[in-house]
Amino acid sequence: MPRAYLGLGGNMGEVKSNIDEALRLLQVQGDVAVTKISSYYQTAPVGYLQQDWFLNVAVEIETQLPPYDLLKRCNEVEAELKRERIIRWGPRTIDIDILLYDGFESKDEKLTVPHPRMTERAFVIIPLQEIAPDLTIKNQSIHEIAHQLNNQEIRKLTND
Ligand code: GSY
Repeated sequence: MPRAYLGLGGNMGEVKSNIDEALRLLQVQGDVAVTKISSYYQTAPVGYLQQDWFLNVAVEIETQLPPYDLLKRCNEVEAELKRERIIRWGPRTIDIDILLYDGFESKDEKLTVPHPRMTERAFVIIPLQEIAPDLTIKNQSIHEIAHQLNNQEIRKLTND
């Protein structure tokens, strides 16, 4: 069954509950199974800086949905959680990005895989490295990529 990696995050409302609910909704129809989930990370905003920190996770899934159907499912779940995004790159309740989908590559307006900016973002790479330490993205190991991003602020959420 195809394996894919998703990045989830948000910085408005009850973000941890939104992420947990998004993961439940993604799986409810039985054609997506979350097989690994990273820790939750508090991350400094990237892009539009005048906003609150985000909470981000990465998950591994196995899915029977082809890439564009998976995109549709992600968009439906975002809509269900009443995703709000007033400013481009600005605050949002939940964002679900397809980062990687097996060997699939696409560069169209609707869906670009691998995600075009993932290797520039610690909030994607650090959680992803935790669940997929052997990944190579664009011919670079995920450890090398993570090392290059060590100037970006990111903190693992702990229970204490
Ligand atoms: O692309 C996802 C939305 N987003 C984020 C995010 O999830 N985390 C952080 N830290 N910054 C972000 N900027 C944008 S846009």
